[in-house]
Amino acid sequence: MNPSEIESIQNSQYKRLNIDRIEYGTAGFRARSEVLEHVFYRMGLLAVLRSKLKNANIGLMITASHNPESDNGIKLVDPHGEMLEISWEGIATDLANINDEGLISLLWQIINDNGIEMSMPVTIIIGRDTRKSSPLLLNAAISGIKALSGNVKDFGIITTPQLHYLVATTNTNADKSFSSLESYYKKLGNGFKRIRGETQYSNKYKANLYVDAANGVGANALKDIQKYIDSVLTINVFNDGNGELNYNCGADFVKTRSKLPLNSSNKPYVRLASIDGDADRLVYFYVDDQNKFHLMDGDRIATLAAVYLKELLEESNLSLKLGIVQTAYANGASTNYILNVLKIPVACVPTGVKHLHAKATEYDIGIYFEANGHGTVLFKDTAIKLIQESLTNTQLSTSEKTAISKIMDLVDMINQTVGDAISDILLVETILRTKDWSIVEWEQSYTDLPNKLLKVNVKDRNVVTVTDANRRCVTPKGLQEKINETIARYEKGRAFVRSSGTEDVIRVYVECESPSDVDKFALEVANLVYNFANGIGPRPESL
Ligand code: G16
Repeated sequence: MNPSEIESIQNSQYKRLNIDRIEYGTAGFRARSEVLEHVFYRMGLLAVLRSKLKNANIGLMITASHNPESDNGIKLVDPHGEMLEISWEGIATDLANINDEGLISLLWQIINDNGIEMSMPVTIIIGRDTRKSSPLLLNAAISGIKALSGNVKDFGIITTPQLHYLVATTNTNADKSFSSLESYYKKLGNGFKRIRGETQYSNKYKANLYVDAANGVGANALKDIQKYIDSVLTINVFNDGNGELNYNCGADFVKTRSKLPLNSSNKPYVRLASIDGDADRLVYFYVDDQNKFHLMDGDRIATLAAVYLKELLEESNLSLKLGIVQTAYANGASTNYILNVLKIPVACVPTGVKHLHAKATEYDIGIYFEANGHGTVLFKDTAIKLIQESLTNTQLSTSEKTAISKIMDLVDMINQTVGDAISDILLVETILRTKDWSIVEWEQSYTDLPNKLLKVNVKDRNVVTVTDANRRCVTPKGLQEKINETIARYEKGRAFVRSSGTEDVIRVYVECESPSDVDKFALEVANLVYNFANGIGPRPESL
């Protein structure tokens, strides 16, 4: 750092607020927006250091995704569009929490420990969601970037997956030019139109989808993608920004509450979907003629994609290894279906896209989805090369060639940098149309075990620590034994608890065979957590 940079940081208006320690959680920092200015400033500084270290553009996304409008958050995006390397999360946490007097020496320590060459010019790519607090916080982040002489490329209000895509493509463009949103929409839209071909399907599948956009940035993106897919699919957007962000709507609400979002049609068997506040999660749902709600969550999207890819691989005779990655929140019935019916290997990793993404790269084609609707499909570079080469192989049969070119279209249509609700909608719609399935046929592949997801408020959520891909609780001592005793009383019972990395709560998940037992089971485990972890607020007594 040169003297004027040091002076600028020392004189910065963004002084540390006297708040509790804040952690770089599941997807960056998240908290009430009014306590975050100094954190954003410091993440601006850190993004410049990371960018110099990697000799590449780094992304900063300003969003608190599914959290309420009053929260905000920030995360760093690495050069290939992936989440920040896990070893740097601790560095980010230390930098966010250090007192103002220690800031310069901590920056020197990061520079020296990592051998960062400070003279290199760098650019930080920024995006933000629609939160009202974002412009103010954006200024703080930009001040941090400029204090260390970084350049800023601000894409304004965009979805989180768009930011990931822009970082990745900007870093791989041969001429180093900035990628554009237009290239994103064209890539997805063209893949979607090509894979459809000329065939018309009009029996059970209807090319008409209703999407709850959580009153977030995804509403714009859905309207924009419509222009690139013509009338192949009509996307009717509701909760498109006139109401409060994520309030009684959006993918998290629909998944956790298992009910229709605000302003939703309740016409039987209409295919509906919800995305979240920054458009990186997707769930589908419908109500039947008894007005019963049916949810098609991330597990369902993963299995649908797996069925389709497995068929295409068989038709194409390409020798590529397919695998699926889930977390402990995946319904046991979905895991059973993948292993025993589809006969595809499945891995379980801790919650957080970074863990799923890393594991999925181990397969030639890796499908990863969290039950909450966050996921995508990854194709290894070597797999893409094989697919491309096979397209020019004159020895192949027509059906082999057709299957291979469809796989290639999928490569285009899917945002491989991170789970992307817009790209995932195109994937689901492609498969339903190809199979001529209504949402009911999709649901019939397997039957979910009854399950419940609860939140418990405690004094300090950090008292709950876990291991074994979040499936076993290490502390508080004795809690896991009591959970095990409870599980043993329920047929096909499974339960686990963990502290959220995005909200100040402990999450409780249970599933079992009997629908009439699941609420009681969930309350028993929630009460154990409440007692062992010093619960605060109302005791979980009813659902
Ligand atoms: C983020 C992460 C997801 C994670 C979710 C909930 O999603 O990207 O991987 O599943 O938080 O995490 P937790 O249970 O730790 O609160 P989003 O959509 O909120 O950015």
